Amino acid sequence: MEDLSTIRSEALQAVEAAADLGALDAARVAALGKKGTVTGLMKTLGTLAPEQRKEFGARVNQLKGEIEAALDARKGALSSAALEAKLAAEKVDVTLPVRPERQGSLHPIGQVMDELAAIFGEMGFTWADGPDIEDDWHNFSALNIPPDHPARQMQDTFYLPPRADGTPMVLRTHTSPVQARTMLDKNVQKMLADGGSLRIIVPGRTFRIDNDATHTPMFHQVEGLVIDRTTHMGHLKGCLVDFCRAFFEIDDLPLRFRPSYFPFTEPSAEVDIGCSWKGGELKIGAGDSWLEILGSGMVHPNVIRNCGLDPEIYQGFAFGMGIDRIAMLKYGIPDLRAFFDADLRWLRHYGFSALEGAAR
Ligand code: 2NL
Repeated sequence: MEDLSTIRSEALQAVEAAADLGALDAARVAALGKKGTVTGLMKTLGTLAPEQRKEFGARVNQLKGEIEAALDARKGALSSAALEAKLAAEKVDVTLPVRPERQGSLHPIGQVMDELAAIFGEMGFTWADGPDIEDDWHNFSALNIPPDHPARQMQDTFYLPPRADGTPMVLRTHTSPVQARTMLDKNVQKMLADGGSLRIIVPGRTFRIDNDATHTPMFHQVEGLVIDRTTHMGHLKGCLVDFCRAFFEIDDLPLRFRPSYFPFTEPSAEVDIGCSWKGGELKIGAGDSWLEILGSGMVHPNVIRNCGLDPEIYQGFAFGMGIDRIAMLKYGIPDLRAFFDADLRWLRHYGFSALEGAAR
């Protein structure tokens, strides 16, 4: 009987003293395991007289239940303490500064395309797109470029394998085929017939076999086209003067319109902006020099006709310029070829923040 109370207090003490789950399990084994003290008491039951066995058996069972309850309680306490310790150790300090991460930047070409879209957008132009791979009709014939024109020669244009029907295919040498496709669009023709006017800009990639300090085989162009019944050369001039002054952010930028020739316009004019070269450094604005920046003209009647419109009814103007070139001029980028080297250091220097849309 004394045995019972000693075993009881020893077992409960061991449970209470267990500092971790391992020690607690050892306490359980010591009392309730195969060779445990309480299990030992159970084994003695068989040696007792029936009445004693009943009474003693009940007390041993009660002790067993008591120890099991103590084990459970201690286990609960130890696990929640372990969890608390784990939470405390793994605490995240949300007030710590974030790790510095490199921000991406916009390529100057994309930046300038966005600027073009904004300036011409205010004048009612929308952005039109088309394929880089064109058939020779949309790239040349539709635009009144004669069969013997140097632009058509293999040395100047990237020819691709012909289509199954034999149509010669090229990498577009200008974005004009997009304007041709737009004029040929039945919805556009209906809009024009209803008295509307067509105003588009077409920025995009263009390709010519040329590779030196000032030419890359892939480059970017923006062309513009206005078609309606009344648009004349005065509108062309006003539009391009406004554009150049807005783009270069110089309100009194001088412009000069020089007669020129393009197969797809008649008459044609090239546009120069005023500049000066002081100490070998180019400055755009009033000065004693001129810098050519774009070509333009009234759309040739043959082009209007080729694109499914009656040149007796419709007329308009068109213009084209190199995006890479105007980007270099506006942002003082010296080397054309660096544009397409995919050099991240160059991009970080000349790139633009996506959110500000302005030079860093
Ligand atoms: C330049 C000159 C120019 C055009 C492009 C054009 C397009 C159609 C009809 C008529 Cl569909 N013209 N485009 C007109 C004049 C000049 O580009 O120096 N580009 C870099």
